[in-house]
Amino acid sequence: MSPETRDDLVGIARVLDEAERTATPTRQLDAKLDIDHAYQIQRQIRNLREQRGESYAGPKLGFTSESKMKQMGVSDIIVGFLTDAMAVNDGGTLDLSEMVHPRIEPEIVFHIGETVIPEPDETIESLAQRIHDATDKVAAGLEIIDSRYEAFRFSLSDVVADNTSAARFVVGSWQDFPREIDGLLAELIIDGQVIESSTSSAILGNPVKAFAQLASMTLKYGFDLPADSVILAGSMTAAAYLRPDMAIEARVEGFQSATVTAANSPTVIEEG
Ligand code: OOG
Ligand code: MG
Repeated sequence: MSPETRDDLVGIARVLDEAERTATPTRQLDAKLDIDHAYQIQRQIRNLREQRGESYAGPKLGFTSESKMKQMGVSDIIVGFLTDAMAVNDGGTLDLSEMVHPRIEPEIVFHIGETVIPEPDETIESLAQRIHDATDKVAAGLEIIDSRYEAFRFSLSDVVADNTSAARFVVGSWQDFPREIDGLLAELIIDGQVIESSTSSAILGNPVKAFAQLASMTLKYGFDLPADSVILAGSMTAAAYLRPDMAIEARVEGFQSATVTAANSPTVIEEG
């Protein structure tokens, strides 16, 4: 089916939202779904979550590193949204039973100190600079992604509609910005073992380039950038499967680590 009406888009949003709430995988969408429709479905999912009382916590970028594009076979940058209900405390516990087949990845998180609203006809460069200027703090973080699609497989439109697999996120201790955030060693550590390792330059060659990508996507799709929200810049390494009782740490040179411990079993245990 190719969605023609708003009702169709809302219908797809409801299916994905239900899959998320019940931690039950759902079938991939029709290949004819175009990217603009996919962002409209994502926006409807945000509406549904806000109607349930969740509040918007900021945007997240995806596929900003080679390792992620290679792992998932998708090569366009995508943007999703976070809510307060997705936040897990640093050092806290992650309940895997609320998810289908969750994976975890190390991220850099920016904090937006003051609201940024695009001006009419503003250029990408100008908006990127204003987002950069509004960013007052940085932290190491972890993102827990959980595709609502069977076998964690999707097309670009599928994953955009499914809010870019956003499930949970952990923000480590904030540090002042600006500071050097390029070329820093970044590691994903599970039960004391380094599972994946990279540097912060894995994000678009330099993490500050995330501002230009976010500016460009914001001008196209209207993402909100309110004061006191966060930006996840995208994973620096491939994501790792989550299993019960794992202790996970995102270690980024010069930052305090972000950590979380997994509890319970997800709906599906991935092989590997
Ligand atoms: C999509 C989300 C990608 C990232 O950091 O690259 C993402 C997925 O891999 O399921 O969050
Ligand atoms: Mg991510």
